[in-house]
Amino acid sequence: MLTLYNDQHALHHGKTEMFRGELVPCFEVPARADYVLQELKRRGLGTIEAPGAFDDAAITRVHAPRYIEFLRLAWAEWVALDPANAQRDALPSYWPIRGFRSDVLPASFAARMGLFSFDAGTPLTAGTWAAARAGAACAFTAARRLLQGERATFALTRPPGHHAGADFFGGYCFLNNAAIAAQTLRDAGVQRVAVLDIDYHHGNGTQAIFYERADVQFTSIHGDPHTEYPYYLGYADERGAGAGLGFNHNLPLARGSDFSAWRAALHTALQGVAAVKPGALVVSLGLDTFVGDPISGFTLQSADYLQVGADLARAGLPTVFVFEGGYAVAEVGVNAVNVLEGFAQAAG
Ligand code: OKP
Ligand code: ZN
Repeated sequence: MLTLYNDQHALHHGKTEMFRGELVPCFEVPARADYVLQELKRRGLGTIEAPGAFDDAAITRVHAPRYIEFLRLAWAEWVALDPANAQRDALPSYWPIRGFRSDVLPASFAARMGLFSFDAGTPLTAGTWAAARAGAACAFTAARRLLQGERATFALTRPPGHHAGADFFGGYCFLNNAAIAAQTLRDAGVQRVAVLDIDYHHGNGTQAIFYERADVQFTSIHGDPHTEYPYYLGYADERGAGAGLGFNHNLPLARGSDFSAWRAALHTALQGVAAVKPGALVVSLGLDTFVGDPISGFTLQSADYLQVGADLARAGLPTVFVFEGGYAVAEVGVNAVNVLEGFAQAAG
């Protein structure tokens, strides 16, 4: 399998996130990608390349212009508020919930920070834009190489993307890499693309981006939002809207679910994928379904991920894998590469 590795990912390195009234060390750290890269090399699984040429057009296809502009300039504006901010991450403190205006763009940076976000767990840092943009290039190139004939590609990048919507960040995500890969495939003429999100957390950003579209089907297996982040989306009755009605499929599972329950959901998901006869599959590959994950609640074991990869390969579709969550840092490399190796072996 061809891996596209974004070596600028470490430019995004948040210090702390808000948790239970305290700033705690970030779970989403550069070492996550380092462990995956190291394991790929150790097991000699395919080749590793840098993303190819890229302009921001592929980002603009998914994200709103005023949001992209905000991200591009955010760090400079943050430091302009106070030179001491150069040593601090930026976190939002205000959000325009129901009844507030979101059409007016405030001049205040703090107010725009909240307009474009949905939690206080996603610090914006000096290198966030550069890392996220290079990550988008990574996802874009992974899609392009699939179009050029690869059976499967892997976008190894961070920060993750599936919580980011057209005009908001949150859940450690800024640009939606999976959506950018799916849109890139569509723009090259793939008639229908399926996105399958197997991160522990519902991919609310990806769902929102494609909710009213029939050309990109979205399916997600995740912790039940009644108890699990991101709480306000990911229920089974969200089926899509307008032209997209019937093209959104959520499979929430109770916290504590094991691999047999999870795998049954995977088989249901893959039946739904096959039903729309897509030309390609994008997998949002989160490894936070692992039993040892510090912020999640399923109980998959490392060996289970070989089976996950094999099941995905049996869908028989050209597949782009996009790295998402997985916070048991020392194990995330083995778990991710197990999926890819299981896939490669079953794909033959
Ligand atoms: C991102 B991805 C932890 C609370 C949860 C947000 C989780 C974001 C997960 N203190 N905070 O889907 O893996
Ligand atoms: Zn997750």
